Amino acid sequence: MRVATQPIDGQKPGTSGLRKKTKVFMSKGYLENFIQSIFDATGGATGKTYVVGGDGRYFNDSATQTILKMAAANGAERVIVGQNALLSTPAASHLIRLMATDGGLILSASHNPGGPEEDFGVKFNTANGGPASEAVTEAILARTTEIREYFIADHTDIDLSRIGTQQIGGMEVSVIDPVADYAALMEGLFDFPAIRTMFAAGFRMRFDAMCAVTGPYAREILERRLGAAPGTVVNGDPLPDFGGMHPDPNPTWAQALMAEMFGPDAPDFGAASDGDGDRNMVVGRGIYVSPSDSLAVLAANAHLAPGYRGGLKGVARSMPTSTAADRVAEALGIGCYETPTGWKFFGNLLDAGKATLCGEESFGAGSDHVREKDGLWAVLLWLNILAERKESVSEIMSGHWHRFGRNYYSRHDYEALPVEVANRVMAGLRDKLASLPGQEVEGMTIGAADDFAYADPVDGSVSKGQGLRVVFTDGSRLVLRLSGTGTEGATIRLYLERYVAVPEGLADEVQAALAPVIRAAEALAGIRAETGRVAPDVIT
Ligand code: G16
Repeated sequence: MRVATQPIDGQKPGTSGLRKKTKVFMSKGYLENFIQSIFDATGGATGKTYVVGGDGRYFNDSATQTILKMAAANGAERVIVGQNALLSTPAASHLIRLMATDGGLILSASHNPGGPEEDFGVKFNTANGGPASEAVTEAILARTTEIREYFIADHTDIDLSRIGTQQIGGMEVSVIDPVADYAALMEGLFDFPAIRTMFAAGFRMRFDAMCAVTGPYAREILERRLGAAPGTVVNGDPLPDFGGMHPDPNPTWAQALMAEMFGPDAPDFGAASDGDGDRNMVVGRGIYVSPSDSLAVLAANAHLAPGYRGGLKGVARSMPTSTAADRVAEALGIGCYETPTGWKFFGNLLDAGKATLCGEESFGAGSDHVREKDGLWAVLLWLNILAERKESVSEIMSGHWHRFGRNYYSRHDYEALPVEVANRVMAGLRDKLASLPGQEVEGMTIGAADDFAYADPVDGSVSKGQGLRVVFTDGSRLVLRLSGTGTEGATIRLYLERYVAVPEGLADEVQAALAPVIRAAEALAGIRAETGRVAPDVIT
C-alpha cells in the first residue's frame, strides 16, 4: 500500500541514530517517514535481509510491527527479529554479521529513559554490523527532507512471541531467540570453565540490568552458564518504562549498585548495563573503575582471555576518553587511535584490522567480535581477568596505576540547557583557542588548544568540529563538547583529565585531584558563570 506523506522537520540522526520523545515518534507518519528514508537512501529494500529488534522500551513492539510491514511492502526478502521484538544492540550487531544480512534496524534510545513521556529512537546499522557512517546518515537526512510517499503492507500483526517462521506476503519473518547466538559468541571468546570455577569457589557478583534489555542475557550467561548465584542479576526483567529507572550505568543513576559495592559485606564485583545493553559500568568492592581506566586495564590484560590470546592489533578510544589506554598501547608496542565521539568512527579501524579493542569514556567498550560497544562482553572480559589473576579489582587497579601512572578522570554534565546558552559557552571558548597556547592557568601551562578534527586513516573522510580541547604541558586536558544524544535542550559535557606518574594511593579523591583542571575550565569557558548553574547535573 502506498501512503502519501510530507517531509517532517528535524529527522537528523545524532551521535547514535534518531532520538526523540516517544510521542514525537508515535505521531502520524513520523516513524514511517524515517524508515522509508532509510530504505530509499540505501538503495531500496528489494531482495534484502534485515535484523530488527530493540531494547523493549515503550512503543518497541508496535514500531517493530510497522517496520516489518514496511520492509515487506518495500520488497525485502527476509527479516530476522528477536522474540517479543527484543535484541540488545551488540546481539543485533552480531546477528547482522552472523546471518550476512544487509543491515539492521535497532529500536532504542539507549541510556535515555523510556515510556510514553520519555524517549524513543531508531538506529540503522549497515552490513558490517556497525552504526551507519556519517555519509549514510547524511543521505538518510537528505531523503527525509524530500520524501513524498511510503509503503506499508496491509497485514495483521505478526505473533512476535512465537519462535519460528511467518510470512508477510512474500517476505519471511524469522522470530528467533534473542540470547542464544550472542551467548554462544561469548562462550567462544572467554574461558567459561575458569570463570565457573571462580564462582563455585564463592566469588560473589551483582549485575544490575536496570529493568532493560540485558536482563535475559545476563541471567542466561552469568547465572545459568557460569553458575553465579541465583539473584546475582537484579532488575532483570525488561520493562517498557525500565521500572521508572534511568537506565544509564553510571555512579549517579546506578546508585543502588554503588551503595551495595561500597557498603558492608559488598560482593567481589559489580556491574550494570544500559537500556540496549551496549554500555557497562564496572565496580569492585569499595572501588569504582572509570570507563577510561577500564579500557586501559582490559587492553593490558586481554591476552588472558582465549579470544585475545594472540594479542591486540591496536587500541582505539574517542578523543574525550582519557589517555590511560595510550600508555598501555605504547607498552605493548601496538597502534593507538583517537577518534571523535561515536562508535561509528571505530568501524573502519575494526574492519581494516587496525584495532582490536575500542572504548569510550561514556561507559562503552568493545572489540572486533561485533561492531558495537558491548556491555556484557566487557563484564565477561573483566571476569575472565579476575579468574586468571586471582586478585581483587582494587589490587588490579593499584597494580595498573603503579605500572602506568594514573589518569585522574571525570566528566561533568550540564544538562537541558537552553540551546543558545550552550552555544554561547562553546563559541566563547572556540574563539579563544588560537590564543591559548603558552598561557598559564591555575599554575599549568597550555601546550595546545584546538577544535578536534578527525581524518579517518582508512577512507580519508574528515569529520570536523568534534570537541574543543585544551591540553596542558603536564599532560592534563580539558575537553568541551555538546552531547549528540539528548532530546531536551542542549547538554554541555566537560571532560577533565590529570596525569600523575606516581599516584599515592587508591583513596585519592578524584574530584580533589582534578581541582586545578576544574578551576582552569571555569576560568577558560565560564560554564557556571554563563549558565547560572552552580554545579553539574551528573558527574561520572
Ligand atoms: C552513544 C554513542 C557513543 C557515544 C555516546 C555519547 O552511546 O554510541 O559512541 O559515546 O552516545 O554521546 P554524546 O556525548 O553525544 O551524548 P549510546 O549508548 O547512547 O548509543
